[in-house]
Amino acid sequence: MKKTTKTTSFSTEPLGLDAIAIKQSLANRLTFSVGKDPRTATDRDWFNALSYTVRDRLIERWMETMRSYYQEDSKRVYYFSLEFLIGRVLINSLNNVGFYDECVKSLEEFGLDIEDLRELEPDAALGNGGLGRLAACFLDSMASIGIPGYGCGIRYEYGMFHQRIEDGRQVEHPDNWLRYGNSWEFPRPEVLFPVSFYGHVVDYKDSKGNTLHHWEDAEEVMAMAYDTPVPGYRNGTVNNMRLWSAKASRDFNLKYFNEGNYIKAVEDKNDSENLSKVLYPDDSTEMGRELRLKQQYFFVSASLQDIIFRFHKHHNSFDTLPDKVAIQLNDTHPSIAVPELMRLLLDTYHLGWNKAWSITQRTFSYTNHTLMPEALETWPLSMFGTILPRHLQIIYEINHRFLKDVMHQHPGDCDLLRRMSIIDETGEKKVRMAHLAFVGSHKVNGVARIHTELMKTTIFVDFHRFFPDRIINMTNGVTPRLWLQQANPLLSKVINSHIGDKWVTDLTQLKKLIPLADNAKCRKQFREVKHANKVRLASLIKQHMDIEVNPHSLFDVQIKRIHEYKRQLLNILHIITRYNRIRHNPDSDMVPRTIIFGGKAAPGYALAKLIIKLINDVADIINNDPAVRGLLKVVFIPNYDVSTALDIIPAADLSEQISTAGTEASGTSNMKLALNGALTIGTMDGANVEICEEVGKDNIFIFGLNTEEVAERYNQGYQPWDYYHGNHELKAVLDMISNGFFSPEEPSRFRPIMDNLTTHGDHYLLLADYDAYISCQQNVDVLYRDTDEWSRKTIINIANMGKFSSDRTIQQYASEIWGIKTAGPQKG
Ligand code: NBG
Repeated sequence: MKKTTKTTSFSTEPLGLDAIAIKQSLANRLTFSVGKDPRTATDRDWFNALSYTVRDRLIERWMETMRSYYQEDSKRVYYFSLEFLIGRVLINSLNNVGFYDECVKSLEEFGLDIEDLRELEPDAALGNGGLGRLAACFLDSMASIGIPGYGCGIRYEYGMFHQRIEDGRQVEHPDNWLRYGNSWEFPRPEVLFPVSFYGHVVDYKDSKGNTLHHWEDAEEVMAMAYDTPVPGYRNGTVNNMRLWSAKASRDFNLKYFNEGNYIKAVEDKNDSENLSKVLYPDDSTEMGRELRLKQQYFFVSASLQDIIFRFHKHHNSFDTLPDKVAIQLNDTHPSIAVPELMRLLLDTYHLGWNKAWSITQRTFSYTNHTLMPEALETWPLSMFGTILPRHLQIIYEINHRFLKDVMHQHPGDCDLLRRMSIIDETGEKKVRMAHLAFVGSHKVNGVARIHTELMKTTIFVDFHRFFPDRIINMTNGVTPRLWLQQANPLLSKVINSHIGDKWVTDLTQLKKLIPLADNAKCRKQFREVKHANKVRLASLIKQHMDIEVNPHSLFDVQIKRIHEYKRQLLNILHIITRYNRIRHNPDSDMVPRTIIFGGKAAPGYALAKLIIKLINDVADIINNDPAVRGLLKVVFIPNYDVSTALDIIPAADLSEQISTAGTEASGTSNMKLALNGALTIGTMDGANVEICEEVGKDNIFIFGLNTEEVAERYNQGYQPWDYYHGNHELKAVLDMISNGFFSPEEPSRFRPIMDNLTTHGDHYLLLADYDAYISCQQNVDVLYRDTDEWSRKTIINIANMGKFSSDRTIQQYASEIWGIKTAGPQKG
């Protein structure tokens, strides 16, 4: 959403020295880099001049940081991730470097408002959702703590698609985020590595009779680096995110040029450059697509060559690689790095297998982000072997040696070997990337305590028995700089007025707010902030969607990818139940609610797209029914992304975290919302469990089946029809959906949803949790009427969110996985 009135405050104070210097840089940058004169400059020209000005301030610190890592020969962490969901960079950089106020003042001198300029920056949306945003929060925390952390990924030309809602349906539009250039990145045409695909392996003997393997006749693509500085919070550290872009290999094209086949050469050039063209917009299903595997290998291969190049500047033996380099695999997407490092050590540097394997295992660690079977990556053997023939050989060898160890410990257990094998031999043979990542890493972590425990008892049960110390927990966190300080300047100001601003780098400081919960004046302050944020969101909704929402109503928010397991549908069942109660009891004085959704569906996920259509159809009926009397509004905010999240989260009263227990690995919007004073309604799933523990069960709305009960329900033979017939309100709601109450022009439109919830078995147990959810929502209403009690709980929630800072998470990774000592949480 565009256009805000967030933080601008014009002052009449004279410019300080910094502001004068910035004003001068702005003018210079406008003239010499943008090539414009203040009289003709557009807002975009000014945005560019401003971002260059800020970038200039980062560069010296960046070089200094890199110099110091080099001089100290520090251990470096490489965070390998196919996704970095960064969002906008300008305000974050200004804030972290500490120039925000000076910049605002200097811009005013030119008659410019920083809020207008910031809206011109497109989100860098190089990720799908939680996993990619976590990577971005981790980069911020590593820089803010002073850890030598590098982000390694792909510079997609097209990021996450833009979602438009047309006739209530999601329509995807390409995200051409680089159209106006990207002033934050530095192209490094000299940092170029070849990456090979296809071809075949030839074995030959060296003079000592050892067998050597040669990968021949491969096609080459060049990987070119683009660097983006990652500033820490006011600590002088600026780290690097290095993203790779595919460029056609000159050699490869030359062949065709020489044959006079100019067109073929240019076609091939486009083919290879397609590698880094677009982000896969699906975060939950295994895609098995050739281009995706090539993307994975592309950035992994380039990053490893780069890492070894840097390592060799200081070291000539690989023995110390694990002491100087830690590589974190963000999910299985980069796990091809395991056989790739082995290949380099064996074939290029001629180390023996055992030594190479020990180095590899001690260098890598792997984060698992999901237990959902359909999201666990596997690659058909035939495709894998065609694209990466040498890697497949190495994987066979890793598997052979690994299974031999298993067999020695569990002789005769063939079924165990089949289950643990890196190669899935049931049906079409496949490489199981999670098994590869597990075997090739010294530590494997889950992202919330319950998720980690479930890893040990479900997908990795055999592995956990075999490697009992390998699985550890690293509960996720979010960066307080973006998700509180920048997202919510009004709340930050109130917090600062009471406890100072040390919480920005040590979120546990928020505990000091606890006594404020019992102070009526403070409660009023927090309430006023929330109200102002709601007024602001209401005006954005009016401006962009032409829907009036009442800022005095309870803002009930569910923002996340649209997925069956996240149960947006359960939320809809509640909405329709509420609608029916309002219609059937004209005298009832329910708490007015505005129910807000935001989220994208994977373009190929038909049911998720139908859920979006249902939300919008339900909204259309409810929002236009006079019988509702202003007691209910439903809003689907289009194109949920980092920038939209920053608008919505500070305005939320209620945070919907209602996944089926055992399905959401952690969740991170739960943390962002609670940190901004929303109360959570949720199941005992993912990080909700730990949020409940931190804020206390009296300050959160927990409902529904827990993981054991979910398992029991499945085992007993769950019968959704029993719930349908057993609850007349639920039956009425489902009948309305399936009979076309919300789609009179096409009554059968939502039949697939009805079928899913009944005939097809209601896999995510919505009907089983319906009753508990509805009555929990009633408790929400009761509490909301008690304004003081609600505010009290709001403050208690904020005060107890200290654990969920990504600074804490990163400290834990550093000490328990990477073997890096840090100074502990920064105290201001
Ligand atoms: C997601 C989980 C979330 C979790 C994030 C970050 C994937 C594969 N997993 O629950 O669904 O919060 O990862 O860990 O995107």
